Amino acid sequence: MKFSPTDLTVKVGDTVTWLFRDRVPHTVQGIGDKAMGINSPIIQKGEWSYTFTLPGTYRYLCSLHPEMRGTVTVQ
Ligand SMILES: [Cu+2]
Repeated sequence: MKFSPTDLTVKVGDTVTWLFRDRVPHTVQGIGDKAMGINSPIIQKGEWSYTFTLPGTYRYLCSLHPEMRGTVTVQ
């Protein structure tokens, strides 16, 4: 019930893929205006990708389990 790694650093233009391999479904949902585009469907098994085109620190959580949080830092 956590994102691993919790914190990730990538470069502008990189695509991040989240892999869903749990017994329960999860989502990836951005926190705040800057992270609005980060908004996956509910997924139990599969993957979801997002391409970061602007530098900054993006926080996200799982909307089903809000204690599941992570950040992507885009340089
Ligand atoms: Cu979850």
